[in-house]
Amino acid sequence: MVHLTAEERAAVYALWGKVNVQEVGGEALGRLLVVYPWTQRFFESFGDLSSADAVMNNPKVKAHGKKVLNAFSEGLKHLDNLKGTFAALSELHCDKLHVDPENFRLLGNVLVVVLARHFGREFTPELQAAYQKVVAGVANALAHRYH
Ligand code: HEG
Repeated sequence: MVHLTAEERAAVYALWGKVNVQEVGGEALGRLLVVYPWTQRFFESFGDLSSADAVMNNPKVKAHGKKVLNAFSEGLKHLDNLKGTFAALSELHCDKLHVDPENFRLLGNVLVVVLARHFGREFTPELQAAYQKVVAGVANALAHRYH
């Protein structure tokens, strides 16, 4: 559950409508892998992750980043039921993928950085504050089914 004012919600959706999911998703996942290199252990099957350039240009990283951001977009449509929306993905990341949920928080923060880079001054402090609530809500929901 994420509480946004009507104004915040409208601003979040307006910006999201301009997001290129392929580009922003690939950049966010790539930066996660570069900035927090221990996260690479989940993606050993993705091939060359040996340098920042290799990570950022790796087609599997780009494709997976897009997949992750598409799921995130789905969450944006259900801000009042994030736990329900992400229940199955939470179980998958816990039981099958064994991803430490701290990584959801890291990815959320990296996503905010990437949005700031892409949108510059349009990404106002108020809009960042709204997005921080959203990424925190998504991370909580993805962690909810962990046991
Ligand atoms: Mg996860 C698979 C979504 C963060 C590691 N992730 C997936 C899939 C989705 C998804 C939709 C495909 C599921 C399927 O095949 O049924 N991931 C998702 C979201 C977020 C997230 C929405 C956070 C916003 N994932 C995340 C993080 C890591 C991670 C932070 C690790 C650092 N995800 C991960 C791995 C897979 C998925 C290793 C399987 C990749 C594969 O082998 O194809």
